[in-house]
Amino acid sequence: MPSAERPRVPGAPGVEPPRLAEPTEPTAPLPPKPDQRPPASLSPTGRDSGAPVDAAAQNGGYLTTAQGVRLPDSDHSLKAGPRGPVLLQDHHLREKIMHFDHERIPERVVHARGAAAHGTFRGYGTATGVCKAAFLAEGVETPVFVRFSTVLGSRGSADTVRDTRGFATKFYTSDGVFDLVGNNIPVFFIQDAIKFPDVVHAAKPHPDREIPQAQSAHDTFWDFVSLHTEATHHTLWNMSDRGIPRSYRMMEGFGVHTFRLVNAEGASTLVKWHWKPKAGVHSLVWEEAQLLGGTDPDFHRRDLADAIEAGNFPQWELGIQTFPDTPEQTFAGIDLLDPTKIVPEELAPVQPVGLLTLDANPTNFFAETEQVAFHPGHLVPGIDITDDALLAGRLFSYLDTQITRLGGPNFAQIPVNRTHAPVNDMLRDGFHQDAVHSGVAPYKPNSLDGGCPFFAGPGEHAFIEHPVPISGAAKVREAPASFDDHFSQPRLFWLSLSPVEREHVIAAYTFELSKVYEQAIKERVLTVLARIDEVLCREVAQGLGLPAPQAAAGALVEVAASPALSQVGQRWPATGRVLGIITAATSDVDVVRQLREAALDAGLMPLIIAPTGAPPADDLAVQRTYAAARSVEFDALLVAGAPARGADDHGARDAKSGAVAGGQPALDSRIILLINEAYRHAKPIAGLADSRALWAAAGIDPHAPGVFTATDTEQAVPIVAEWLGTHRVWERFPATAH
Ligand code: HDE
Repeated sequence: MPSAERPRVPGAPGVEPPRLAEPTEPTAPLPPKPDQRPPASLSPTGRDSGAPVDAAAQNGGYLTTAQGVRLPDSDHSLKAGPRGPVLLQDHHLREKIMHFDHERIPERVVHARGAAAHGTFRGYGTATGVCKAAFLAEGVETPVFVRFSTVLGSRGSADTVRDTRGFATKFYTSDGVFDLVGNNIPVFFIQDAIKFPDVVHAAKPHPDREIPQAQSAHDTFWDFVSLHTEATHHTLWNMSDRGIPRSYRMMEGFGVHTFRLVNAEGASTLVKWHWKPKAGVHSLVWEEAQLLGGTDPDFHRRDLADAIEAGNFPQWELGIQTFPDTPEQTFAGIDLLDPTKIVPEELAPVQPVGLLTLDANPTNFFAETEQVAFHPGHLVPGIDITDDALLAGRLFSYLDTQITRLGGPNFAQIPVNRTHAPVNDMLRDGFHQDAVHSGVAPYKPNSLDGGCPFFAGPGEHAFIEHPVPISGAAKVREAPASFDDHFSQPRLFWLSLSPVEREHVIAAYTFELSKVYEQAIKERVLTVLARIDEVLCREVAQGLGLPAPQAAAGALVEVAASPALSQVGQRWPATGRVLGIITAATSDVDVVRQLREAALDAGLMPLIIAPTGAPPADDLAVQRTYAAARSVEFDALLVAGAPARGADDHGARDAKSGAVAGGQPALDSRIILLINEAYRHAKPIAGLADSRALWAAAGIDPHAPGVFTATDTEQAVPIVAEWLGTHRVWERFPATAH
């Protein structure tokens, strides 16, 4: 566990918990909570302001106007007598309402829904042979801000929808800002940026009814991807378990495009960026994702913030796959400029170059997570682009979009976007100009400002574009011939998945296409699937009740699988996984305490589930009540003795309890539901000897894989942690499609 301390339980009360009675004495606003950090205290031009980091927050004990004038009242408008009318001269009323009216800014056109955290990146020095970037040198620590996101949904949409996830990192390096704006899927729907509006229009809600929200399960999406078959590979990844991650903490990240690294001697190497999570790559099952959409639409956002608050700091290694920078820009027959293709790790291993640790939550969501502005063209010396036509469009788009979203050209001066390197540009004025520029000559050449600012040379950390030779060519609207191969890599991905992962892909296509109204679109998708794999096509067709088309003879290409693409079959640390400890009024408090302590020792995040919010003991706060808990919030369940029924266990109060036909069971029906769901989702379940009654009530075989009845309190937590090492008890999911 990265935190120096033992993990805590998220949701601890604030440093100064409120009193029951409304306070009467003015005090200064509270500082950020211990798990939070604002952006660094820098001037708009990157100078350390020396102010404490919370200096940007509210200040003073009295309510003021935006001009700092103290106010006597904010509950009543200024009126001519108590019954009005309201007077136009009420500046406070006008200022308060004016500002409120303009609190919203346009959400991102894609990736609107997101969550972010502050952290640090430490270079290993292993990249210095190929890259001169200062932040990759051994031991160099660079502050970072990372924003994760879904692509399709609006700002308020649910976290656990089936979608690609954004993974955007801002490195505040000593040579300026470097942004690595990637996704959790290594390929993209399109090969050329000119198609981006098409794919996004097709995937967004239908323009007439504006449904569905944050979903690809609708006609326009499948219409587009079945006609535009270069989207096949990315679509298959979305339909795989990668489309429903368990947590932002458990996702890989990919730069997608091929980039170029340049070393101190000026030699160039082509690379693909990878983020590898220390916690492993894990996913939800589809039913969990759906239940979470209602139970906790903020599941991923909460999971990230809770883990950081608890001191379970998520970590990723940054890695690179390197390729010689040849004129063909091809490796093992794979065109490196085609963003619908991966290079299997078995052919080009990922070499770790540094470690990212996220250790602080933002202090203000809007100021930081909403206003952060990434750009794939924010590069530093040592890192350069290639001629990927998808990347080219992005280099234009990410500047352009901020003008609308952040209201002008000075968004680099918003605190979270400020570089930590000195800024000496000749950009002037514009909306929301925060810098107070001195001097009279923001132009070059000049003599009035002593000729300043001066140009830097290669030895002075200048960013100099790599002098890539460009061959004489005719202007065309075309792509290389190899870009027409849309099916060999989807087949490679399919063949690389374990049987249970393939079952999930079949289920995902069947679910999505069953939501499509037009028969022709479903049939067209089946013809695409036939070109990936016969079993995939047949099983989806069967689920839809349609005949399975056959691929043309010889259409299925021979490809070698890449085992690195499967999420199943390895072991990962269980640290940071969420354990629900089910207690009852009759539970032995010492047993509960011992189980909780053992879980904390193992690096898990134990949450106590109790019949009501009343803590079993002063040192044992309740995190979930029987009425509030749902199995989908937990990675595993541990039963601290047989739970008796809670007083609210009846359908009229809590529909999860169900109807009372045949009388209520002796045990609480919500707990039986918890256990049943956890079992169905292949999660480890353990209990003490007197939990046996619960297994019987839930109809669970006590000897089933991943079910454990401990004879003493010391046994249970290690067993659960062991099972969590494979994420799920996969034996409970026998695969059927062969
Ligand atoms: Fe983006 N993308 N994108 N994208 N993208 C945006 O920028 C765009 C693409 C990605 O957390 C927008 O500031 C075009 C690939 C992430 O703030 C916008 C094309 C990849 C984020 C934009 C692409 C991404 C964005 C919306 C086709 C993975 C969220 C608001 C050429 C490598 C960043 C904004 C954050 C955001 C345009 C394709 C990742 C409109 C034109 C490929 C993670 O500029």
